[in-house]
Amino acid sequence: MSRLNILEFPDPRLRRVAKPVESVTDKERQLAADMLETMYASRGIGLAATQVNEGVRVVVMDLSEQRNEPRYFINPEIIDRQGTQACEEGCLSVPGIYAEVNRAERVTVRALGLDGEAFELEADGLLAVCIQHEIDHLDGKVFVDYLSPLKRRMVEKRLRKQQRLDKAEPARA
Ligand code: QAP
Ligand code: CO
Repeated sequence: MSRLNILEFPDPRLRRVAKPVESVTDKERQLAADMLETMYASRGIGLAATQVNEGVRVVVMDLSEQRNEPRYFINPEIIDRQGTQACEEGCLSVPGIYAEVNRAERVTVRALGLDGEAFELEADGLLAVCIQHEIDHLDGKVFVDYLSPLKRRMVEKRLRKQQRLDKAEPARA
């Protein structure tokens, strides 16, 4: 397993639309394992392949306290959505920034597992939010897209400043 580099907003590569996986092979399983390691190392709960500059429709998540319940979604699709909920979201590609976003309250997701078998999952609460957030990444969307233009510009400014500081003083980053 190896750790991957996470792209940070406003990197234009976060805007690319990921391609469906044609068949699940060891290549995708390796990518998923590396993504999971990367996500755990950064204390995340979800990571999409887009965020590690891989243009394929692969998502990993783990919402458990113990960090021992990994979930894998290949070619995930939301086939039903109901209600609305507002949730405070963050993102490994938008470090240090959190904002409330409106999402569907319940979703039904269809995806392939690491074994290539199709499955369906009904999700609500945080799990539903996380799936919607990660599928957005595969479509080139970032949660700050839902903020007002003013708020979004403030986020961009803060991140650009932080990235400048990280570059100037990598030892303290
Ligand atoms: C998406 O986000 C999500 O700013 C996953 O400094 C987030 O794993 C879905 C993270 C919230 C639903 C609710 C963010 C870690 C992790 C940061 C993440 C940070 C360190 C974000
Ligand atoms: Co994200």
